[in-house]
Amino acid sequence: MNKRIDLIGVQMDLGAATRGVNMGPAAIRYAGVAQGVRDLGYECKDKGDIIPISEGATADDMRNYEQVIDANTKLYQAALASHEEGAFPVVLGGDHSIAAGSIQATAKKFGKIGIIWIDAHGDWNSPESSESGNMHGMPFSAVCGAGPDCMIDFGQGPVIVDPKNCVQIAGRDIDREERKRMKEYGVTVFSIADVDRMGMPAVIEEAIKIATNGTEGIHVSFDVDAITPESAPGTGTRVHSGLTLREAFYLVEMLYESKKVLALDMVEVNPMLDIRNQTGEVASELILATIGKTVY
Ligand SMILES: [Mn+2]
Repeated sequence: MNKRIDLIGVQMDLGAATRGVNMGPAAIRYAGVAQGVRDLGYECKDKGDIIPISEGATADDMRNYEQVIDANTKLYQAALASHEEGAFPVVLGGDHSIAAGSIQATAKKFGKIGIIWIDAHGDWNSPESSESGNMHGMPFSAVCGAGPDCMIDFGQGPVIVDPKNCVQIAGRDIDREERKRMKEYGVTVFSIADVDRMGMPAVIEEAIKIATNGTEGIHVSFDVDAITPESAPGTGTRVHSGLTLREAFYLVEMLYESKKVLALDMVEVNPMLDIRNQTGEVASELILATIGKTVY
């Protein structure tokens, strides 16, 4: 693992319907993530927060797209700079639309990569298939080249990730059209029912195989709504019957053991909906487990 961990906050909530997730980075920092990183023996550089432009163009099928693209452009540049300096970027969200810029940076640096996307939702909508027009439901589709293309085009020459190296884990609220698209493009989905049936050890073993098959490593994008709402209440799109905390921790512990993780997003922490920063603390601890914190 890299010796230096970079924290990059993104105060973005314009990709979501519910406001307030822009304060997520502060909640995760308040939970002590930087000190936790240092306690593991890394150098920790906090690059502060990216703030989107205050006003921008919008559309019914891509709400607040100009601000979403602006924040993604800035994040792409910041994360790529971290990669170039040999650091491991941890992106603190913010809504999930920011995974577009974050993943573009990882793909630009490493070329062929896999993605493990942990989420209650597919985030595989296009502007045409989306029922809400909320862009936090589109980044996984965008980075796989299935649109919206504007989400990954920052003038850098976008690098498309092969859906065959992409895995969704803990899905349980995936739209009908979205399912069709994920199947058509060949994304592997381990839904929450698959987690029940197979158990997390088998799921994560398979997921790592798929994401590392012929790639340089894995970009991990973790939406806290993957976790069951009783354990992670502070998020805008809660869906019942999610991952237990131990399933979530085991997952990231195994990712660390794989030594194949190239970058991490921890997103959708909404302090306005949280209970005494419970979800901010879970997010902080999940970040630490992904970079090597163990229970024993
Ligand atoms: Mn998501």
